[in-house]
Amino acid sequence: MKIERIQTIVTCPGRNFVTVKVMTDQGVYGLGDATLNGRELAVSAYLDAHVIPCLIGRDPRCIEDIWQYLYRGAYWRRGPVTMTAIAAIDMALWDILGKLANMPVYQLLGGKSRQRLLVYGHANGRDHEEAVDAVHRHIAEGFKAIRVQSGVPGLSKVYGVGKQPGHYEPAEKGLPPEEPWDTALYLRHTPELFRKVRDAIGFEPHLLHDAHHRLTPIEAARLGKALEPFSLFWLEDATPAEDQDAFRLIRQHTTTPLAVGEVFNSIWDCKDLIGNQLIDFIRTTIVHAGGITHVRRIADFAAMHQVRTGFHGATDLSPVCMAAAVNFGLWAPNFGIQELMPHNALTDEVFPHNYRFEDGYLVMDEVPGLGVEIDEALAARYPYERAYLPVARLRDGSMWNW
Ligand code: GCO
Ligand code: MG
Repeated sequence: MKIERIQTIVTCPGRNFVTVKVMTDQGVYGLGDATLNGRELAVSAYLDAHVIPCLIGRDPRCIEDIWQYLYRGAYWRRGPVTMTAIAAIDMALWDILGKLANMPVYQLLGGKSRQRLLVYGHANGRDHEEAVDAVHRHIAEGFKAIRVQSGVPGLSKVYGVGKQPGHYEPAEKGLPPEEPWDTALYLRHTPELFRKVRDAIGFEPHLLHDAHHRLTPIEAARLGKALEPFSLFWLEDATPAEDQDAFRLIRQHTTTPLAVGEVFNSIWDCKDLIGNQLIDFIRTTIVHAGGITHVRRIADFAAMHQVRTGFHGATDLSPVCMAAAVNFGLWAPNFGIQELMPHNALTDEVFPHNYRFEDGYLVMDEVPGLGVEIDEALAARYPYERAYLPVARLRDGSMWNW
């Protein structure tokens, strides 16, 4: 059995997605997500120029060997572009293997450890009142875990909050917009937000919050401590984690559980964080961290240290990645929670998928492979449109972390 052809498909049904389709000489094909928000064309170029030509003629069932070939064999290891390209091929090969075995990928991984996956949705508002309303709406929709973000008085725009109530998409068409940031305002405001939410809904639903890498370690420690009375499920991306040791300081000061890793691309990015039990949830995703083959290594390592998974699931991870995440989560013994930021209706039409939301959980049927498709004719009607995440600047003009 041989890989005959690999196609990269770039489409923008409301936002940009890159997909690989690996075709075999026996008619079976597999899909993989290769979307790297704001750097989409770098990954498709890397695949087209440097990955795809090397894979034609290889046996698609040799998933591990192809992974090692693309990682070790390239000499240049790691990095988001490389690891996203490897992830896309890896996902597609697992999809093929599942179809050949006539089994879902979760069966190939070792079978179901659970029947459904707890998910968290995004409640956001331009102010506290709107955020509390959004939390009520999520509870009515069945969510058992809810991330809460709110606008900050004095800041014209804050990450995680849409222009109007409801849908939020972080990337914007055109060149990167600039947004102001002021940590002092945010720190004053955020504990009050959670007090209002807990007063309104009580302690039953899980609440989460994303600090989006904006804080220094000591500021993050202060926030974690201030949020303790509101019993958060997690505080996410409290500080940038290139310096993994930074989390030690936060950990020493607060019992608020910590999650990090949506921008990580290999096990080396979280080795100390996990090995020293400095975090509680690892957020690496299948699309950005080398696919199922590599993320399985991260999850197994995390399990040894009582760290659970809490994968990134924003709109820039395509339904192909979500399908892989659902298969993975059904298997992973240390699954914790899955982020769910629903795609728009057109994206769901371009990528028909089997997974679905039911009463606060994601479920899927016993379908072969990943359980996701691409409507290529529909995808072709929506070509790439330049779009970027915003950038953040402090009030004096300094660049800050977005
Ligand atoms: C999240 C994220 C996203 C990211 C986006 C970047 O927790 O869902 O922080 O909103 O900013 O996915 O590509
Ligand atoms: Mg985040």
